[in-house]
Amino acid sequence: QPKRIKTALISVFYKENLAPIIEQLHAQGVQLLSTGGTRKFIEDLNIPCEAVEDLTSYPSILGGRVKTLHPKVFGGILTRRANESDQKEIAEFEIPEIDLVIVDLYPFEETVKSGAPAEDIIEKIDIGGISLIRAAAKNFNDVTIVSSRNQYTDLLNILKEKNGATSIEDRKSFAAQAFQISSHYDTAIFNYFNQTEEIDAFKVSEDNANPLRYGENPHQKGTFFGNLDEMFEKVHGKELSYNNLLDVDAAVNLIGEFTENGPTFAILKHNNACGIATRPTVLEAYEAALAGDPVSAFGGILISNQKIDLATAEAINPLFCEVVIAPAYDADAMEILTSKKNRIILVQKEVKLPSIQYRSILNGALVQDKDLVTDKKSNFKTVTTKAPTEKEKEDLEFASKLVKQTKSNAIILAKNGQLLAGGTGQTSRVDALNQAIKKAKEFNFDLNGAVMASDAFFPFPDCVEIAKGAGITAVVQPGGSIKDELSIDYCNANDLAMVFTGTRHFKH
Ligand code: 93A
Repeated sequence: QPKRIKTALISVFYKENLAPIIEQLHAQGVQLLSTGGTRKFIEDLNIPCEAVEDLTSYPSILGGRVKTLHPKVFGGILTRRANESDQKEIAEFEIPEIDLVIVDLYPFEETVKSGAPAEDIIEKIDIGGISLIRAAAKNFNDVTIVSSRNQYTDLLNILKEKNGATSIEDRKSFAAQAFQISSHYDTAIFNYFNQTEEIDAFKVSEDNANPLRYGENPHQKGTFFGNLDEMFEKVHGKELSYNNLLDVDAAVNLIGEFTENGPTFAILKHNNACGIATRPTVLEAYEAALAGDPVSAFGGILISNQKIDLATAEAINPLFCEVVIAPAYDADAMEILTSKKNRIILVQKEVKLPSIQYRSILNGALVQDKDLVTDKKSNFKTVTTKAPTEKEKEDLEFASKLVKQTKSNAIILAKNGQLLAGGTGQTSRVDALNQAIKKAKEFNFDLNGAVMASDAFFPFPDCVEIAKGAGITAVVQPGGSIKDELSIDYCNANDLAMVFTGTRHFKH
């Protein structure tokens, strides 16, 4: 036997498409009860509607956080019509029965997606609405619950067909949908609290899967999960490979250390810089970067922190390189750079990268905060009697930023804002230093007056001894070894300046 609806409580966020329901309910003599905005919408239709505030004798308080949360509302929904004591109680407290509840919740998910500030998102956690839904669904035996604006047509059809009444099957089906909606709603809230947006940025899903020609080697399959278009405009060239992507990542992170420097140009191979320099013009920066190691530069990844002009493009053009990245290009420069069919040209957009990092290991993954500490000369702590000169300090800062973005164990030798040579990814710091010295000499650099940066502390004085022998005059390192004094003593006895940063920059 379908149950006639006599009183309806309506509280909806989106008012669109509500009018036909209101008109139908009104035509069938249903008493309407509503919250602020919804009531205004109904009265604008010239249909009478009681305010929840009048029923509860309580205003909507706390900026709307509490508007329907009241025994007169919940009593009217939850009372069992066939239960004598329930009926006696609602009569005693003058609680009117509510037979139909229509709710459309605050749009929590949409607000999260819109990137709104946290406090706006929190305000969109519906409390009263979700409680109305749960209460009405629990009492589906007597009450009809419409828990989303997507159900208006269903309700309208039932009301017309059953002349303002609903059957138990209708009510149970609405109740099931109501709990589906409330659980989906709470899951969205849980996801918001449980996950940072940054972890979301790495979501590995079919939506952002980009199959690659192959992985690190041709016999390995590879896929990139992410959205490159967010970061770059790809203007020209072949498809980025697995290894290109690793290099592009290294290049972007490296150049990110030099955003405050003047024109800076870097050339990378196998994720490490083989040349980088800061100069008054981009052309000079490129030339000084190339001079760092013209042999390794072959097939490298090039990145500039400033617009590439014609002169620079002409200088780059004879070099075989895989990828060129810059924030912008002059039109004539672009014409020259795109003259080689396969050369990949990327325009780097200004986007903040996620500040966490993932790496697969064994049968799981490592997740960590990114190393976002950039060493500044203003934070250097001089630990030797001799302090570095202003020029040395500049170079120490340059070398320090660079060593942070170099595979450990790493040593960087630099002078006049130019990488002279690096020791990269060695199994000992002494090996890294010897490799750097050997390379610098191979490319005819004079190490006298150059500076040295180390990604981690020196456990022994061997590195400063070798550095002194090569002509190095100033050293930057994190410090923190129990044997720091041995290196400091050696520097003091041999006219070397040394500063500590206090921050280790391992990169494995
Ligand atoms: O802030 S609330 O959680 N507190 C409540 O007591 C309450 N009751 C209904 N939000 C509450 N609602 C929600 O208000 C409904 O779910 C609906 O989305 C909205 C309708 O408000 P108005 O009729 O004033 O536009």
